[in-house]
Amino acid sequence: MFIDEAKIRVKAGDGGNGCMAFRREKFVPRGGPSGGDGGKGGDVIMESSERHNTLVHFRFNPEYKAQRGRHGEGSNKTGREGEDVLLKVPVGTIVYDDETGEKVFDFSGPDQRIVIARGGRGGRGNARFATSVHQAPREHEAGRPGEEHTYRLELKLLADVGLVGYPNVGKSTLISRISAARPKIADYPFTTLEPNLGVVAVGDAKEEISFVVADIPGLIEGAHTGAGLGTQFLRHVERTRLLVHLVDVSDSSGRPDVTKDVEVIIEELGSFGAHLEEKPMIMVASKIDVANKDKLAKLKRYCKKQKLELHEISAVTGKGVEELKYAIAEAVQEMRERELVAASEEKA
Ligand SMILES: Nc1nc2c(ncn2[C@@H]2O[C@H](COP(=O)(O)OP(=O)(O)OP(=O)(O)O)[C@@H](O)[C@H]2O)c(=O)[nH]1
Ligand SMILES: [Mg+2]
Repeated sequence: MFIDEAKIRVKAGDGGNGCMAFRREKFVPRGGPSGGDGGKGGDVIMESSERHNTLVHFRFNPEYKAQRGRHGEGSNKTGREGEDVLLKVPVGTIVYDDETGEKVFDFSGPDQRIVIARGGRGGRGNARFATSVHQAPREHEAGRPGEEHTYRLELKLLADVGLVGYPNVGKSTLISRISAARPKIADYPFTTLEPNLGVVAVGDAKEEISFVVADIPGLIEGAHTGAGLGTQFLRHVERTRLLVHLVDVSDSSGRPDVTKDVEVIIEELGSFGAHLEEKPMIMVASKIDVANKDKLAKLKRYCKKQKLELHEISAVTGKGVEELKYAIAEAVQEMRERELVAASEEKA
């Protein structure tokens, strides 16, 4: 199981200071105390959401601070409260206190909310210290500091996207290009012996979409009967939303017929018996920097006829990779939304 991790520092807002003031009014010789209380500092709150799927955002933005409370003012004016900061995390996120290692919370379902750093209380103004025998108090308090913590977030990842194809077609090269995963890459079949997962983030902070890609060992004809590494790794793509199927269009594959390549892989997916062949599939012509023009043309014709979306990339030069990344993100997002709608209809 692949685990996504992030460490964050959070600081809640300090409380505002209480104020010391006395009423000064015309014709009132000695006004009473009128210093207002400071406002409470903002909390840092964490909430689970089904729309978030990875922790990658927190790795890029590890610090969060809530606003401090405003100081109290004269005329018994209480300072305004600091604004809270809301952090959204995927369902399944487990929060640990980084200093003690203690588990703080386990977000097992959507829309759960906890305060992970409490804002400081505002200090009392001098008006609050007045008693019948102490009518002109000069005491007033400073606001309390907001809590500060370092947390470690952990999330068990399930892949959204599975990379499939023959060995040596460039699956690992692609995942290393679009994520932080660094699998072994080499010019021979079955370089990848175990699945690698990579987290891919697309877009800016406001409209960020992230998804998890699984790079699995290459498939060959007869894989379902135990040839090659067998289909043992296909279970890792069983729960993915989308398959990205790479086809080597260079001469290095040693296989002359690209359409046969595609059909063999689709057949192997089908033989696995979990309806993998029915998953939405994006086709990728791989190694276009050294493409055999005839192979590429043939693959294009085939995909057009089968109504399969085809992207041409070179994971080595980077050509077409950004476009592919966005196309995958869009497809994943669309499917997530459809699932959310289906889930809410089921509830209703
Ligand atoms: N020219 C060229 N070579 C590529 C490209 N992508 C991958 N390669 C090369 O192809 C070889 C195989 O790449 P890998 O990424 O290991 O292929 P794989 O599909 O993960 O292979 P397995 O793990 O064995 O299934 C390596 O030598 C890569 O450098 C590409 O776009 N252009
Ligand atoms: Mg590989």
